[in-house]
Amino acid sequence: MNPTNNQHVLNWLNEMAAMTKPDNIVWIDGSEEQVAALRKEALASGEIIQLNQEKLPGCYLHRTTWDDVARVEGRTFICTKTKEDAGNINNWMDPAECRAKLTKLYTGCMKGRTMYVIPYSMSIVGSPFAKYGIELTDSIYVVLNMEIMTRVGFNVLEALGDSSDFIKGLHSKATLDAENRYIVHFPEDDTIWSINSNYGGNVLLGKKCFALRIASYLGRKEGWMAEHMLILGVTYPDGTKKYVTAAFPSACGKTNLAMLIPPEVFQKQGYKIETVGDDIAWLRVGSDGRLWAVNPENGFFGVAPGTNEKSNPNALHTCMKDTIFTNVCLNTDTNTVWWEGLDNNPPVHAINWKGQPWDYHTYDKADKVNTSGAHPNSRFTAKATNCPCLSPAFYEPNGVPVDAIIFGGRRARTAPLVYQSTSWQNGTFVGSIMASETTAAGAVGVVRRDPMAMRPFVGYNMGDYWAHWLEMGLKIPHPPKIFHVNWFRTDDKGNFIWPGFGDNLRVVLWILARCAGKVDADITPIGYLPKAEDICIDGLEGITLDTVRDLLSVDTAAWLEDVENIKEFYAQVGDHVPQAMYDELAALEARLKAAR
Ligand code: OXD
Ligand code: MN
Repeated sequence: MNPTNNQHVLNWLNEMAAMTKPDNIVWIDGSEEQVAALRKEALASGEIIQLNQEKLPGCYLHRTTWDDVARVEGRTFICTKTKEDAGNINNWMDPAECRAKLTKLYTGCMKGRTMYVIPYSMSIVGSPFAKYGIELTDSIYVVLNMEIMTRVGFNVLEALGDSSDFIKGLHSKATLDAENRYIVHFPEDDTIWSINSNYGGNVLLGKKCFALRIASYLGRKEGWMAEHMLILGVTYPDGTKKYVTAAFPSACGKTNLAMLIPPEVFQKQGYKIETVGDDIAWLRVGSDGRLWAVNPENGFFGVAPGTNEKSNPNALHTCMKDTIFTNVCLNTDTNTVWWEGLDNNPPVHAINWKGQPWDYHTYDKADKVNTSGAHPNSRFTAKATNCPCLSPAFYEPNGVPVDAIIFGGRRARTAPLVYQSTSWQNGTFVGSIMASETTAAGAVGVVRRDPMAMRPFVGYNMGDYWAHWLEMGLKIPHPPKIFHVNWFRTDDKGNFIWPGFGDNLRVVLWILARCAGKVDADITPIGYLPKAEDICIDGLEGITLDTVRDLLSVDTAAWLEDVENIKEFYAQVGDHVPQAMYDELAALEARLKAAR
């Protein structure tokens, strides 16, 4: 019996089942009994491995196939009616052509398998932010992960009623053929199709596919924003709470910032940090004229390598129970997990992420993928509710008011430790020129522009996305202030100057002081910079006022070089780049030249 009479849901389900031809159809009701039964089935088939239940209660390990370990940007498409609507930064395919092509791949792909029907909500069911989705999948791994990452259950069907307002997601592992792997989005039709992958970022359709690509499209249509941002709460010693959101490209420590532990001097004074979200923020204008944010997810799909007691104890504790690990290393003596950067004690007897016996002596930093115990992109899927620093505001249906939006990148020299934009429009420009330099693994020093950390996640034309940011600025009577940070400046020897991690709070506190109008700043060609003495360095070893001055210096020549790179990037984005962004770029260039 179907748990809903919604004809939009049932007609679509019948159509997809007629195409994929599963042997059975099972509705996921969100109950612990059903999850336990599916877990049992996945254990029996070897799809997941049970870990040491004393040390890691409720934890399991899954391994994907060797060539299915990350998101595949080259095989990710935005299928709008016109190529122009998808823009130059996205891959585009004609929707009809794409449907025809993928229909061939989907035809009969679930024969001999069960199709699971997962009703889920992004954000709290019934909240003003909530959007509903249904994912059809032939993967128990997907069901178990979705159950952690989103709010799954029949209450979603009740909330949906007989509305057609839901996102239709179809996923099949099919044959896991990398050559025929596709992650495609039909934003005009509320539809996502994913095939031939079983890696989280490609198959947990509520996350990047819905909560960013489709939601960014919906946000533009409906007047809100879907952003690749963490949400962090700061509690002051007097009990005041402030919230910031922050967007960083991959590998810039986003999860670490979201869960940071305040340095001892701040802890003693009574400062507290709470996490509302680690990856995605949905933002709406509240009735008070401020911008309000929710984390639409219900769990964390975090990168395991590098997570340790020092870098992110909160993340580590979060994934010590009820967690699915993917592609990490298995310690066969203890039946526990390990990854590079967890500690200095690699297991003596181990199975690596490929499922092979592994000797840690063979590890070669230059060839991590082939020699590491855990894949560099190995993951933990963990419940937000297990996070020791989860904010009570995580449960707030109306979200939190945002004081500051922080953009960031990984720049060796160009960007200073922190600067403030001069207006919402200028802040949008600052977001549009966000960039990271590739480090050891890639070509050294190559700049990849990653506007608002959304390069792979905007479900429409990047130029129109910037225009939407500008329009939103006009609709927010009391907008957050916009900042840019860079934790990654290096000295002549290539060593990071700023300690990062918990000490990043020192910068966040300056940002919030600016928002409260409590601290002055110097105006420079790129925006407002702190006076060095206003970044608190109490209790920070090895950092002097001069170090801070150096971290805050603006290298005009380097910036002028960057301006040329930005011009190239804008040309690549194409003719939807708003004139206001070109005006900002020209004004920046003029200010830099005048300062030279
Ligand atoms: C992620 C990403 O997995 O941004 O969160 O790639
Ligand atoms: Mn992300």
